[in-house]
Amino acid sequence: DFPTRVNCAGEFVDRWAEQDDAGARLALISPHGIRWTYQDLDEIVSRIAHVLTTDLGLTPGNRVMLRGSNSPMLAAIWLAVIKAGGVVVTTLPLLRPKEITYILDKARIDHVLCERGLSGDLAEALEDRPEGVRPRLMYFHGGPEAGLEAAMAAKPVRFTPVDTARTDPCMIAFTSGTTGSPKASVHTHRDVLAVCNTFPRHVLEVSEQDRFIGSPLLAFTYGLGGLLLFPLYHGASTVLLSEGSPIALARAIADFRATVCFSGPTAYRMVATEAHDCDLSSLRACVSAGEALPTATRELWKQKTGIDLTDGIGATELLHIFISMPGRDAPARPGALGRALPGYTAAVWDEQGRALPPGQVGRLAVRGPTGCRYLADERQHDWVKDGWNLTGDSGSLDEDGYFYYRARTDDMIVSAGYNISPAEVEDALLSHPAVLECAAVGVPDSRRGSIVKAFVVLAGNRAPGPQLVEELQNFTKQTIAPHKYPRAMEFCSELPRGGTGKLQRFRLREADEA
Ligand code: 3SK
Repeated sequence: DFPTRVNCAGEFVDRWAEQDDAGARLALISPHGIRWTYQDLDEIVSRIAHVLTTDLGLTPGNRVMLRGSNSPMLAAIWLAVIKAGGVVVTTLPLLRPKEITYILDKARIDHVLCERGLSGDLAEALEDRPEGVRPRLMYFHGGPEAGLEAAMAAKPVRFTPVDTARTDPCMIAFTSGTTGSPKASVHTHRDVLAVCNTFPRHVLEVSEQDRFIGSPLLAFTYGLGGLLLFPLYHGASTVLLSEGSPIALARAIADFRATVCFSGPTAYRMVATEAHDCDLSSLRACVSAGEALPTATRELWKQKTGIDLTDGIGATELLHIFISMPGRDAPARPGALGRALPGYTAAVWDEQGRALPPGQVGRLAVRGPTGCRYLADERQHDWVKDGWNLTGDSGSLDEDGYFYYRARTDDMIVSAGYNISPAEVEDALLSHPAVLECAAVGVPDSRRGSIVKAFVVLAGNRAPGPQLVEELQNFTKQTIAPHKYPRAMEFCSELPRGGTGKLQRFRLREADEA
């Protein structure tokens, strides 16, 4: 375990800044010309911590909202808040005033640091707040003359991390809230250190030579871990891209010779099909999470790069990935997503919370060093039971603890008494060359209760129409059990996604009902 008194920020910066090569070893890189060594980062984080404590009056335990797209500055502020003893609440850049207000209230935010370019929605959210609940605000990325950058200039370059207990909260992460209002998960210094010692150590086997890159936002714990915590904890470097499009990602992999990539199935598919002139040969590990990984995408990526995608399942509530392929200790198993990572235990439960035997499909429950703490939320009783988190996923385990993913519990399609996993239908459709992206949902049907409806984005120049619908239906029937084929199909130009890039199946269901 970690020391009882520890401030996790020190483990990402100060520990490396004390080494002889700190002035030469790169930490944070951006395509806009930033190349900060660990020594630079230490000085910048320290200056920001001084601004927080002196100019903004932050006291330990204060909650600080961050708003910004991925950048070295956003990363440095994240570390500085924790170094100064604060609790950091990073928000998705796309949030509108109503959603910002919800977070300001729920997390009782004391201070806000916001990228200048995102000031509009925040200003609207702050406008009507009574004086007593209006947080202190400072902007960054507004140029050297103003805001945080100006305040930092004269501050000292040393700041001793505030003495905190390993069990003190240091961050609050909001779920994307696809059903109901977002839940706030509280994570401690120990949680942050625990995730750095599981996935990156046991699965990726990160070394100081690695260079990380990827598309998820730092406001999403998948991106926070993959693009900030894991590289810095292990003394590696990381490239932070403000633009997360698949083409920008592919170009940056080539330009910066990245070795480890964090992204999702859709981006990997797009890079494989569209980024023909980008050299991806520096990559050694590519992580896919956030959504089910279709077999067709796994195969495409293998063909393109020679790399087996490392699939993982994680949750904001547990901070990061808790099930993945275990690496060299145990071989991958066809169809299985992976096994619980060291420190975590996975079980599959029935509706009454009884453990199901191997092979039976039920609700995934996980326990381990992270998780189980919602901020003031009645729903804790539904999602946390006896130290186990119910993740909202369904699937089965085999005798050796390998987990076979089925679907998000809410997304399972029940048609004429059959349980159909949307991932299986999508997987089948995606192996047809005309399909670029797709999503399957259940829509009401008077005879079958529900039927499978597929929303399809076409690849290349195939023309939509009844003939193609029939072709894709027949193709699906030949690929998976025929009762799972999509009885309804709609072609569209894109699929609805939330701020973290996750597919929003509920919007497709709603669109169908309208
Ligand atoms: O949503 C996920 O699958 C996820 C994966 C890794 C870390 C965090 C999350 C929420």
